[in-house]
Amino acid sequence: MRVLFINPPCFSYLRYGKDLGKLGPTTEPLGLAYLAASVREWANEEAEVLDAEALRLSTDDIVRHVVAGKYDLVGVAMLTPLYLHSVKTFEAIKKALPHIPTVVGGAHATIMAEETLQANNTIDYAVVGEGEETIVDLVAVIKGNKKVEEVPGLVYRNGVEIVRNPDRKVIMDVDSIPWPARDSLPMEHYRPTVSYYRRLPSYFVMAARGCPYRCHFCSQVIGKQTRIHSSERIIAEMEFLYSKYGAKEIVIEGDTLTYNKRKTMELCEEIIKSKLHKKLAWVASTRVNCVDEELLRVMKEAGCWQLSFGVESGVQRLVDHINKKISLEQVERVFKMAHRIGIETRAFFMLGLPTESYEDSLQTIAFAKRLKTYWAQFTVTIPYPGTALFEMAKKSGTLKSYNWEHYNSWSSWSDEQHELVHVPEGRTSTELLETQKYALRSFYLRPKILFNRLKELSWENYSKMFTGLLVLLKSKFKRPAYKHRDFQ
Ligand code: B12
Repeated sequence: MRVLFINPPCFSYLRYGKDLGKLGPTTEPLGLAYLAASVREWANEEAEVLDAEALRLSTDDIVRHVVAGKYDLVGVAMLTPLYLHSVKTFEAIKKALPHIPTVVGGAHATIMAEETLQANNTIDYAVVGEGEETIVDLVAVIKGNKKVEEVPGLVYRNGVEIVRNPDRKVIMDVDSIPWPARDSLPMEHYRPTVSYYRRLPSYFVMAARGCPYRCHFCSQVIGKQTRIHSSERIIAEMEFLYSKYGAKEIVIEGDTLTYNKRKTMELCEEIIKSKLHKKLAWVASTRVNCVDEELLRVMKEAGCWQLSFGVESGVQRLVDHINKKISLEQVERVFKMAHRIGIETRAFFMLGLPTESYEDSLQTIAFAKRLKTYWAQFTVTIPYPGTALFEMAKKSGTLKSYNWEHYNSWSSWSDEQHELVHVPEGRTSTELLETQKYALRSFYLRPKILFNRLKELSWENYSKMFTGLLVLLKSKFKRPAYKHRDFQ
């Protein structure tokens, strides 16, 4: 039996427009690579990933690949903003091969499983949440070795009825999950977001799954329980990426790596002991309440040069409103601490949170500048279905659309503009999008920041620096619809 998992084509230039698209990330679809590995190792069947995004394949190319490969089951990933790309892929495949079983999975499929099957008769099954065990069971169903109603975590079609089986428990021993099938991915095509790396190649390693926090903007796709890989497993995957693919850097990903201080300390100590930090530098993301001085010092020594923190807003009322459970005082303290220790920081901010006024947005921009963070990312808030934010926005009447294609946060840069799906009361889509651009200009086009960037200009990074600068300048002279003022 042969199984194919497809990452639908949503290219960087479609997301960020033709200028910024050159800088946009193309990252390994590790979720699909885990699925391919579990089909190979747990079901003893053949499995591959087709990353249509990285390979820039058209729908016709995908269909040609599926037909030629004689697959027995095809799965396509579906995040909310990729809904249409995913649906088009299913439609094209079913048109060419009407009897091939199809399965959808990923964040949107998890949250909107029944609705997705109801709306698309080209999709036969939906996998809810973590997919490794469910896909192996589905393979058994297709082979006739298991009954469909016996598969937890599966939603399927029974005639005209859509049936939802009970949910599946998450895999507690994450080390038991086979390594992602990176051999099935075009590894030479991947590159994280520009601010995540200094040197390429830089690849992702998943260190943990699940997050115990309940931020109102998060979809909580793969469970609330934090499950961390052993240091041996993480180090072995890093070593492998270094020796097999020539990785110079690693993005250690996982909902909240440093949530468990003891385990993170142990990981860093093991990295130092095995001298891996002499070969590989790495970055990670975490929360300000999950680090302290002792931990940051060990992380730095183990090769961590950058940490990303979700700060979300420069207004404490809004930080509390989205249940982030951090204080701005904590943020300032931790950023200073990281800078003192020599770890570069990256701060994520959300603009247009429910009840956020224009003054609040300006306060957030001012806070970002005050933090002296190296990178700041300002994203327009998208209330994804399944989140508390989505319910809040629905209730307050600030949700403007159910067109999933428009549930993306890259709209201010893409060439194809559309109204934002969510706009807080008293504000407009145009103003919010302009405020996002203004935030970036006002943060990055400061003499001090520009000077620091110039100081570190190297052959390897000059193109990303100049493209970024050009895009910001261009947006400045495009006659913004709003004349912004600084918040004092
Ligand atoms: C790490 C991460 C990223 C990394 C991805 C790293 C990587 N190389 O995989 C980066 C930073 C690149 C990223 C990018 C984006 N992300 Co993200 N990301 C996450 C995060 C924090 C963790 C994901 C994770 O742990 N993956 C680990 C693997 C094992 O899990 P997985 O990918 O979900 O796959 C499993 C299951 O979902 C399922 N599955 C997945 N696909 C399929 C397909 C089939 C056929 C089947 C059967 C099963 C299946 O099985 C997999 C194995 O268990 C989640 C939050 C969360 N808790 O899930 C958000 C999250 C998934 N991201 C989200 C979003 C919106 C994005 C972006 C669109 C953001 C943007 N503005 O660009 C992009 C999309 C990029 C793209 N083209 O796909 C949203 C999705 C919301 C939604 N409703 O769709 C989430 C849920 C965060 C949130 N806001 O709630 N992300």
